[in-house]
Amino acid sequence: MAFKSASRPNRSHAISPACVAAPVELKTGKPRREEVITGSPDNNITDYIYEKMGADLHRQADHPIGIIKQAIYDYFEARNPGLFVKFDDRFPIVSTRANFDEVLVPADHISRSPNDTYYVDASTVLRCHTSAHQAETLRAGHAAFLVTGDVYRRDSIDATHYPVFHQMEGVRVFSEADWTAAGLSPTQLAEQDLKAALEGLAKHLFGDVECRWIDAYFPFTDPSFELEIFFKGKWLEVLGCGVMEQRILDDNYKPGHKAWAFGLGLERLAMVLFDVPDIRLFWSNDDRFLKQFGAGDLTARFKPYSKFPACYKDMAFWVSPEFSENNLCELVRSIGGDLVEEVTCIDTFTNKKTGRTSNCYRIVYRSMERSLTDEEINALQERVRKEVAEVLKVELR
Ligand code: FA5
Ligand code: MG
Repeated sequence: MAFKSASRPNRSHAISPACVAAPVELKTGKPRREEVITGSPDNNITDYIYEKMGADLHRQADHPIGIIKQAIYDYFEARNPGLFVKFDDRFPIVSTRANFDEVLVPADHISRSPNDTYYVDASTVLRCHTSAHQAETLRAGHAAFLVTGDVYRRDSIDATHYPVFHQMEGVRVFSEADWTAAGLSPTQLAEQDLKAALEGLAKHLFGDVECRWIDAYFPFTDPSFELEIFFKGKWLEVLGCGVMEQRILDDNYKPGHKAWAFGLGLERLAMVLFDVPDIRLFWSNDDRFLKQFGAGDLTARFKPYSKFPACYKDMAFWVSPEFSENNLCELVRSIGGDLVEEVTCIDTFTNKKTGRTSNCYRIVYRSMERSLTDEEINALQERVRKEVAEVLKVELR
């Protein structure tokens, strides 16, 4: 698994850790199935998720995710020639230490729960963000870097959320000479450069699109922000960022520095740039989708080949203490795969006498590629109902 610095022998002639680049896990490629679905009691990874691993959409020059990655590389290269070192093949299985502890995620933070994160075993996860590589890359001595990779989350299901997506992490470290020259405080310099860099990126990718900054919270940055873009009538969150928590720099780089960091959602940016209406399309093998894009071409706009009809199925049940919406989504996804477009709670009420709560969920089924038959959908929905009752221990109404 990812690096385990605690197990390194502590020899008496060891020099100060600040001067030593810690070993970085250089394992790459598609994980083997038994590395992912391990049989550990903490393992909560389905075959559906395993099948998505190793696709490396971000490393395909003519896939929209690869095209957007390259466009961001080009932008940063033009802004700061030669500055950013790039990584895009870091292994997606990381320690909880790298994914959470090293970026100061508190022990009781919700993102650690198996309801939100895919656990390989108790101390190993599928990275839920590329921030999992911040500390190790700083320890390797890099002061400016971009790390791109596939990330995994148990999450809701709709047109802009998918359990596997791609992020690009950016980090830039400043030293005293930088803030002195700028006549700013270290934090001011980091915040100004961060916002200028990301506003410039938005302009480079989209021209004059409507953007806004939102104050945010991340355990690893302070202050923290999110950038939203107005897309298809709604504000769409495309990235999180901020001034890196000082402890991360002090522990993994060198004291006396300041840094910014960001994490971009590549699908979200590609949806805006190429006008892609549904995040599932990025996983399509259909030439009618793939052939619309070419390496280096930022002008392509997705032309729907046809919008196939949606089929709506409602399901009401009395919830149990075990019930969670992410568990429901995970189960529906593992049965319906990419035919599931959206899962939404459309009604909820609590019976005053019994105190029991009933939820009604609507599942929208639609294929991006063809018309579905009633028989097919009914069969899927029957399996969903059966497994929801059995696995989630809810009482169907
Ligand atoms: C993070 O993941 C932070 N690690 C980002 C960060 C890095 C902040 C460095 C500060 C410093 P967040 O959970 O908001 O933050 O996700 C970042 C982006 O990933 C979102 O803005 C969105 O664009 C994208 N994203 C999040 N969840 C999904 C999903 N289920 N499907 C597709 N894209 C998603
Ligand atoms: Mg967010």
